[in-house]
Amino acid sequence: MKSAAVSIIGRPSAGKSSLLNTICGHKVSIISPVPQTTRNMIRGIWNDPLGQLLFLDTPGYHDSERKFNRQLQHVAVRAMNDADTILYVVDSSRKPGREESAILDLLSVTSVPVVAAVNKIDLPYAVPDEAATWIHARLPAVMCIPVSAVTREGIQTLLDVLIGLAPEGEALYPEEYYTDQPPEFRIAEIIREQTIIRVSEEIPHAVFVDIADIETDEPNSKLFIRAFINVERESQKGIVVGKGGRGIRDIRKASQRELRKLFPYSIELDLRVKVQHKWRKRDDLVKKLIY
Ligand SMILES: Nc1nc2c(ncn2[C@@H]2O[C@H](COP(=O)(O)OP(=O)(O)OP(=O)(O)O)[C@@H](O)[C@H]2O)c(=O)[nH]1
Ligand SMILES: [Mg+2]
Repeated sequence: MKSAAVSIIGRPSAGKSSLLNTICGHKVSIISPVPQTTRNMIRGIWNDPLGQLLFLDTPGYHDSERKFNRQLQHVAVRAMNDADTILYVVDSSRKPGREESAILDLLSVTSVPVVAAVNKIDLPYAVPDEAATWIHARLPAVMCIPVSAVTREGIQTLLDVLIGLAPEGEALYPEEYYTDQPPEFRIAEIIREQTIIRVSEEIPHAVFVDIADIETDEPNSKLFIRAFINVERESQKGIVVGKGGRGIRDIRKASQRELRKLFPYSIELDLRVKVQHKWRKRDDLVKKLIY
């Protein structure tokens, strides 16, 4: 039996969470086109007759001095140090920039084995060979595996390599598990996902969701959820609520639909918007929300 913790590292929007969901076969980690979607260390579990891999999804690594970004970086670095293997995810449809070289700096000094997933090869303008060339310029020994989190191309090869590198050990979780996140966290994340894909500019980064109350009505299999979408300014609140409440109504309906796929309940969501003035500058909230 093999068992390993695999930390998924890469710049914002490289497709780390998409890859994790494809591997686990469920929505474990939320996804959006907005960079810095993931804010926490999210565990997803892959079970196979050969063993178990525990994947740690992380916030996109982004060099910045701001309190909020520094906390995100800290989560990624912690996951790297906890890993048996690092899965470095690269977007092969974009040129490597300053962000990529900051990650390569980190990877070139770690003693943890690194495997690179060269992602998004389904895109017509992807250049996986070029990506492998610049990875090898800094990390000559790293194996580069071309994959697509969307079409699943290359995913089995990647898993074969990762399980091959895993040490002998006992499974950490029962084999029916695919994540260990508490339901309350998953609900808040789905609402955040459905909010950030419907707003633009700075708003996605200013959103956090808190769950005020969850109740079940067992015989009817109904889940009543009361939640708040928090933003930083009154003007952002107006945008989330939308004209005649249309924005918040769409978010509520879409969240209910997504939650229905994850939980064996019909969902009734009571959703409101609240302003938490400049919460990203508040130590207590940043530490509570990003870990
Ligand atoms: N075409 C294509 N798009 C992809 C692929 N993987 C991810 N994407 C898209 O890339 C965007 C970012 O995906 P995420 O999985 O949220 O990326 P991430 O690396 O987790 O991003 P952060 O959490 O912000 O660091 C989304 O719009 C995805 O649909 C892929 O293999 N092919
Ligand atoms: Mg992510």
